[in-house]
Amino acid sequence: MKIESAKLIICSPDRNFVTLKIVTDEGIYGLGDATLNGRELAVASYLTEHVLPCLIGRDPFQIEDIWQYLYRGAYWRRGPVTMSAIAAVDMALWDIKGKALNTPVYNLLGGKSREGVLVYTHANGSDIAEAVDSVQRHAAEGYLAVRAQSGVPGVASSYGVPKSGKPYEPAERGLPSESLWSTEKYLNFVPKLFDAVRKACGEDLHLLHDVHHRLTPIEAARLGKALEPYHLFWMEDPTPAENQEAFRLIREHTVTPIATGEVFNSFWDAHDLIRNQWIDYLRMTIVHGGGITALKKAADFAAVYQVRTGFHGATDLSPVTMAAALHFGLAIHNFGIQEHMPHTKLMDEVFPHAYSFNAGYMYPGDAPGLGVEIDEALAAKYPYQRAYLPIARKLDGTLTDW
Ligand code: EZ4
Ligand code: CO
Repeated sequence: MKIESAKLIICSPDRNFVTLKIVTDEGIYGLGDATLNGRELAVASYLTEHVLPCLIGRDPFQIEDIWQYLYRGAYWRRGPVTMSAIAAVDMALWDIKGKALNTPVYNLLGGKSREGVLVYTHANGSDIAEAVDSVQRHAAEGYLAVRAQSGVPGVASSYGVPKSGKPYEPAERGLPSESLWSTEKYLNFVPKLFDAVRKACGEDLHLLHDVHHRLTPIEAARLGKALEPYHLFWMEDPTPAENQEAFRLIREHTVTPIATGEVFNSFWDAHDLIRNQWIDYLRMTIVHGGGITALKKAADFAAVYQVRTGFHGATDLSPVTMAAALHFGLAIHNFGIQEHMPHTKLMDEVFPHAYSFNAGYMYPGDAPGLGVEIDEALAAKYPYQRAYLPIARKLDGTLTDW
């Protein structure tokens, strides 16, 4: 079998997605997600101008060799644009191999290690009462794990809280919007939020919280300690992770489990965090981390240190990445949890898929390959629209981590 052609489908059904379609001379095709929220066309250009011409005529079964060709062969390594482009190719090749062998991708990764993939979803509210209500509603839908975010009194707009009662969507069309931030108000407030959520929801529901890189290590240590009575499943991205050693300080002060890595694009972003056991869950994703091939190596390394996976799964990761993550999560031994922010109805129509949710777990389905299609005619009705993630400033105007 040979790769005959490859093209990109760039569409915006409620939000932007960049999808790679690789077609073989036997008529089998594979899909890969290449979406990098807010920088979509950079990945599209990297693929179209520099990667796709190199794929034509290659054997799509040689996934490892093609991965090395695109990674080592480029000479310039890493970075979110490069690694998202490689990931798209990698996903499409696994999809092709599964279809060619008539088996779901999880079987190519070792087979099922479990029956279903535990997922968590997002609850949020403009204040504690609304946030508690939202957690309870998601628990009633069957979720066993819920991430809770709330507006902070005195802070005009907070991460993870939508403006108008809509589900939270991490991108807005037009130029970046600005939100405000106060660490002091946030640190005093979050323990009250989780005190209320625990009282209302009991001890069994898994609760998670995303700090979104906004604290210094010592502030994050204080938060982790303050949240210990509420036994969170994890505290996410407590501090920026460019300096991996920053996590040592947090770790020395609290037993609240730590998850990080949704912005990582390389195993090397996580190497020290894992080998020093400074984190408990790795959030690097299949789309931004170089594909299934790269994440399998990272997950196997993490397993040695009892670090588990907890992959990013917001709506800016397309149904193709969601499917890849579910096959992956079903197969690997050190799976922890998978984020699940449901896509809109329109997104699901553009990407019909075999995966499903039932009673707190997701299932990739038994379709060969990844089990996701793209309705190209429908996608064409929703052309790309420039969109950005917001930026955040402190109350005095200083630009800070969003
Ligand atoms: O900010 O997906 O845990 N989830 C998150 C998301 C990310 C967006 C970035 O594109 O942190 O809301
Ligand atoms: Co996050």
